[in-house]
Amino acid sequence: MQSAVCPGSFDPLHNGHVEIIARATNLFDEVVVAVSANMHKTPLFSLDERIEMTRETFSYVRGVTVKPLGEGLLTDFCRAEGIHAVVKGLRDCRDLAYESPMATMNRHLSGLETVYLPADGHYTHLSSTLIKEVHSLGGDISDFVPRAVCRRLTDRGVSG
Ligand code: COD
Repeated sequence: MQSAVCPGSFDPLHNGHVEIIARATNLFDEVVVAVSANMHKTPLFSLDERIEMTRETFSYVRGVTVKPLGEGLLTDFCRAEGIHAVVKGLRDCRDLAYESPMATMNRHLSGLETVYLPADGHYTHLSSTLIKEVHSLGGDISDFVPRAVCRRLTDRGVSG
């Protein structure tokens, strides 16, 4: 059984993330979506809220489970879960420059390999940061996020 992790802050989850996770299920028997507490960012949504929205989005997708990554190392999480590969989506060369050192570090730390999937052209403009900005300024983000996320953002109002 081959399993992979799709890690991220997912603050919030958007359709670019969803598409990469769905494609990962075509390559691996089990895909664990690991939601990071991420101590470098102040999140809009709590870790519990991000996990809930992600679980709701993938509740009908076979082979996907959602777990907290917490604040520890991804390599420790993968060792504990028996996972041998990370799947990341790449929008452009800036993503590659950002992701490459992490991929090399993870491989040196524990042999954990990273698989890059090119982002679909429909989603290359999507980032959690941009979605939060558009929403906070009153823009319609319903085309860019799953329903569970859209509902939570709407509940919060435009000020976030
Ligand atoms: N289309 C396709 N894929 C996308 C898109 C898009 N539009 N936007 C983002 N993605 C993919 C990227 O692969 C990205 O990595 C992933 O989705 C998650 O995105 P974010 O923005 O939620 O994730 P980040 O950058 O906040 O997450 C960083 C991690 C939590 C993955 C990273 O910090 C980590 O691994 N932390 C664990 C601690 C650790 O081990 N640190 C040492 C690392 S060497």
